[in-house]
Amino acid sequence: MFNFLKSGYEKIKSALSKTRSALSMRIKALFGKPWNDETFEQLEQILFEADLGTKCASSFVEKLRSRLRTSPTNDIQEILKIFHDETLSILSVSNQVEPKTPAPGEPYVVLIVGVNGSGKTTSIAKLAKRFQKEGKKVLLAAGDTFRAAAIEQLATWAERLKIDIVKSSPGSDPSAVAFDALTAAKARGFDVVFIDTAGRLQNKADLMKELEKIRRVCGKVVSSAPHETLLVLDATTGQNAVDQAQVFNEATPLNGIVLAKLDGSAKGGIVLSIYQQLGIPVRWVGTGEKADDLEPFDPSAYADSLFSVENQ
Ligand SMILES: Nc1nc2c(ncn2[C@@H]2O[C@H](COP(=O)(O)OP(=O)(O)O)[C@@H](O)[C@H]2O)c(=O)[nH]1
Ligand SMILES: [Mg+2]
Repeated sequence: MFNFLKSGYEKIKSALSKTRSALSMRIKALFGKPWNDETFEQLEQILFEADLGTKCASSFVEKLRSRLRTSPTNDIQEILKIFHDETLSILSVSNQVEPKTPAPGEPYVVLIVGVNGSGKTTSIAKLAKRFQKEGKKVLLAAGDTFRAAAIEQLATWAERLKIDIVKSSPGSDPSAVAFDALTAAKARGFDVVFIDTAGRLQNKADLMKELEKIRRVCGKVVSSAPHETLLVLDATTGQNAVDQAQVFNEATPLNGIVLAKLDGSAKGGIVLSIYQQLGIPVRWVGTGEKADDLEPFDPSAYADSLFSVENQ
């Protein structure tokens, strides 16, 4: 099927195809024959390799083990259903911090953070396009002033999508760019502003200082801004992404995660790790490199994609 004809559900399902092969196919092969203790060890390994994280992997194994002890079955559908339901239950719990609501007439300001290469600039373009499609007047702020190429990359997207951008010269203060963007947004009646940031993770103190300054400046121009802070993570980096999330979560308040590059990853189990270890909700998933390749995260689509034999 052509990608642009696919529903969000289908796009998430196809983005998870690599993870699905790494999980359901192998679990199917494992439980297709009589099981013993070693089978459960292999199962834990399979779950671990798909980046569900140690805690999650062992809880899945224990759930299955106790279930099979009380009512043994060889039915792979039933076995996968246990994982499917466990997945939904993990995804139903998060320490959700709701984004703030802007005052009437003020723009909704979204701060985008994450390490270099995680997919920040591309995700901003995708989000901007979505809001634009809903009839919102969107403004981009090129706050990754550390690299000239990063400013140019956002400017190229802005041109392609016909979206306004505020940028400055490389090396300038990102807070100044945020200030200019928010001032322009207020003056010219923009509905939404996305602020790109540099992803230097050289040390947490610097990161914290820089993000705090940007937040403070935003709040001076638009009361209660930024309304939402999203952390962009690269799904292909697996557990490393969870470590990054930990650092950012301590450096700045986060409302949610954009999980980019789910399409190229066999480590899609990372979503469960994020929920179980950090409790930060995944709000969006990147399913490709194009502007339309972004979907709201759908727990049912996720659980169905990973643990359903009909979907293979
Ligand atoms: N396949 C795929 N590639 C992505 C996705 N999101 C971003 N990328 C690619 O990842 C690379 C880094 O993205 P970029 O937005 O520049 O990251 P930044 O440094 O955090 O701003 C680029 O080549 C993007 O095209 C995604 O959802 N899927
Ligand atoms: Mg960038």
